Amino acid sequence: MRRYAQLSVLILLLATSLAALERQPNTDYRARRQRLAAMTHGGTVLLFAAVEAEGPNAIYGFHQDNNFYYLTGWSEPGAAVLIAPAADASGENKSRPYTEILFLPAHNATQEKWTGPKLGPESANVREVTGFDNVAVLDRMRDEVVRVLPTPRAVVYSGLAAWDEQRPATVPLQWLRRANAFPNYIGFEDAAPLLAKLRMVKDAGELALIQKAVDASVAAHQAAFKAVKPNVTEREISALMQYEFGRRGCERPAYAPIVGSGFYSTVLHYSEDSGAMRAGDVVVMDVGGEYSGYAADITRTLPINGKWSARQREIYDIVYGAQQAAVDAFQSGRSLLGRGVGADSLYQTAYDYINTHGKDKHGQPLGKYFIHGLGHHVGLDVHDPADYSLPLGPGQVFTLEPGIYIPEEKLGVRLEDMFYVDANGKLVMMTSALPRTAADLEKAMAAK
Ligand SMILES: [Mn+2]
Repeated sequence: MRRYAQLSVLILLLATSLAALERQPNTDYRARRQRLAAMTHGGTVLLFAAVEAEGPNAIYGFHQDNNFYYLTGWSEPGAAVLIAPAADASGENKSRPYTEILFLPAHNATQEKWTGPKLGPESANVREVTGFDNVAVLDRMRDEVVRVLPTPRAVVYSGLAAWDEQRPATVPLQWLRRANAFPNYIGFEDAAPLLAKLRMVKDAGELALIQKAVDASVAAHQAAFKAVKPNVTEREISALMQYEFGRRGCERPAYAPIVGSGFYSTVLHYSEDSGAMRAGDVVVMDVGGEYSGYAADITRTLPINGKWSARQREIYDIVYGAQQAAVDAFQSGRSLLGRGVGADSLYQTAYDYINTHGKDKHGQPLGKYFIHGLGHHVGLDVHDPADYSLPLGPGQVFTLEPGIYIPEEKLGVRLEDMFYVDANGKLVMMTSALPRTAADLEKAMAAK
């Protein structure tokens, strides 16, 4: 027994030191679970972690399902969580207290030889590490589901898949059905819309993690400002930026880095990044790292030879002006981020600015060259789930990223900064350390 206890302490130490992500206090995750439970009107939440891929093909290794990570801070594969709000007796269903159980897979010695030791349900301090009072081995899940779910009627919120996808919940839910875990009358609901509402508003710990992703990515852009010049390849810039945010603690890029020059500055999701940059062209760099699960999303556009041409400068200033117009128009609790949503749309503000400034070579207004939305929420996902019909307000983190893309002129410009709304409704630019005006970008490039 003593030897066993020592072994589990060793496993715990290994497992926690290997878990390189920064965790928020356990109380933050518990608060999220309790808020989610309160949104289910007496339903039960049953969510599953992602599973470990076989073989070496997942380039950045195991990545937790973001909704599961949000609720648990748990970054290891194969776990599950059951959350049930307290319920009074109603009809045939009995009353129950608030319940939450974290299920962890039993140790798999063979798998651990390949991918390292994991924390198991029997490990010492598993409750302190996970913040769950009740941690059970995954094998017990079917019996616990039967014990906790009200009978004969229950509603279960889980990760439901569209017809053409598989989610972490798909297979386990099928198995639980076969094992008669569910009452006769069961309704399944998708937990995703509830989680999207919760995830829209970041707590202080999340804001701090996002700022770390931003700071590391800002440093990556600053390094690129010094490295961009004629004949350097897009790939070299992309590699440099990944190195710079990686050495500052980011575990992976938050999305496929985009470094596109010349004609490819006008291609939105160009990620081949293979060309050599040419004097007289511009380069769009849309690159951000992920820090402890949280994304940064930042874009800068540079003149490759360090000096804007008159036309490049004109287009840059219009894009900058459009972003600034959206910043100036922002009103907490009122402004909307989406397209086509009326007078309070920041998209419309930016579009109108672009469409009333400058012209293309045929004398046409430039609005038609702003071909994407103005921004999106950012969090655990770089395009975080959110309800875009709700106004922007405190705790929300999002990008404002107008762009003009004129393929005929081989000229694309995007300017993307990240913002949050503070408790007083003030808009705060999280990327303010990075030069943003046409003149400041030239200055930053000259300071080699
Ligand atoms: Mn973006």
